[in-house]
Amino acid sequence: MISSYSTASSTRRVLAAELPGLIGREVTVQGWLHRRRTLKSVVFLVLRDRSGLAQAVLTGPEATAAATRHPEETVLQVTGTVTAASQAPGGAELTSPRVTALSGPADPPPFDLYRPTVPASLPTILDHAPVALRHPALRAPHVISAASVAGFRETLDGLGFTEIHTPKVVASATESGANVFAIDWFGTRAYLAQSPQFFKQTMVGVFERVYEVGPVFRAEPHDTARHLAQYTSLDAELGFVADHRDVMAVLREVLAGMTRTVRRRAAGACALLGAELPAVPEHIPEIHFTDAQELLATHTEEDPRGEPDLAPAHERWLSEWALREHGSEFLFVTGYPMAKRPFYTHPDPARPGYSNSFDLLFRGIELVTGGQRLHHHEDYLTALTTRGEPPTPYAGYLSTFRHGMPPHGGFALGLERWTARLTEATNIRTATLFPRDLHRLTP
Ligand code: AMO
Repeated sequence: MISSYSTASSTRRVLAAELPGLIGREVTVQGWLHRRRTLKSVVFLVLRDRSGLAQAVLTGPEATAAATRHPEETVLQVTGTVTAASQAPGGAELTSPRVTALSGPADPPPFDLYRPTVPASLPTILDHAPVALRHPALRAPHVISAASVAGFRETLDGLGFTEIHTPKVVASATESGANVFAIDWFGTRAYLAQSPQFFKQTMVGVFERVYEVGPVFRAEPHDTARHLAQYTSLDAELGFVADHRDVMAVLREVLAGMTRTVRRRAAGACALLGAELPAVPEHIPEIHFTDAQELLATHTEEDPRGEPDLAPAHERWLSEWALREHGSEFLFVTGYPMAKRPFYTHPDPARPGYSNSFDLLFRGIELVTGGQRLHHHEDYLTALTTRGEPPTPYAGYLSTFRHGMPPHGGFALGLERWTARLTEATNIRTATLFPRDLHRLTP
């Protein structure tokens, strides 16, 4: 609930969204000067705080002259009488206001923050992110992102998972050696973690069910609208599964919980962006990798059969197919070839060339990867030998499997991709506060 009216502080600050309930009262609001409109004999000051906008109306030559001294984005305190006004935000405004500046006069922002649509290109927005993110439409994806993470946590807490926090500096690559950042760690070669994969599996041995929300690093050499060099991974891992289907069932609950919490906590942000939340079907449709390739071969110009992975264009086509055929914005593609999956992946016992793993496609893009893992120590050694990799760099991780590990599996969801698809952003960077990529290390 938005309320600060009853909290004790030297200034009893109320929030913009509370004004309609306080008609006739004298109150104090504090916030950024979002917009100043100067007419002949009246000045409107629109303040922005975390709850929304509040308007103050100044009349008389002295007050209006004083108000024009405050440039937009200056932090102000305004005390006045709450008066009903149908044309003001929320139907109430402050009259007879006394205005005090809480910051120095603000330098001009990189573009007008009060315009309903953002009058700037993506590079300008990213270059000026600290101030640009104040624009309500640029802030809104991050409100949705925060609500999504809350929903992820709420759902998994409810299912008996324990939240963990694992190192982001590690001694070996987890996903593949190719896109890993090497760093100098007190004279030893170390890497930025590509995922919490090894730790989350290990912690199944301690907690049975774990999840983590944290940064991961990929030295992505390509400049695309869907890849970042640092992103936020929502990871889960659970023990005592029959196979990957048990993991998919948990993921379905997580998606439903995230969507529910976004609807509850970020309704205003969704409305501002016109974001349509997806329906999460009771049973998300699924298709085996080989059947997906058959479909693509039959219905498109391309014949991907024999390829070990799906191309982005294939993911888009399959997403559209799932919407058309099953009315679902989500599609599970299961059984990816073992050749393209990491060494910890469990094979499909019935078709050993294929895996008990899956990707989840959402609105045309891969949003989640997951699956069942190997859990016998000797299977890890065989998997590494088959790939021509020595087990030594993985010694700590591998030792877990000598001490009794249950059949287990898990998944990881890319937070920025989720938010970008929810808000129909054309570039993942709009869903990232301070993107890190091939070209960007600041701000
Ligand atoms: P994977 O490498 O497929 O799987 O990553 C999981 C999900 O993370 C997101 N993602 C990215 N988002 C932004 N920029 C990137 N460069 C990027 N790379 C990946 C995607 C993707 O589906 N350990 C496994 C997961 C598991 O099996 O539990 C893993 O990390 O949304």
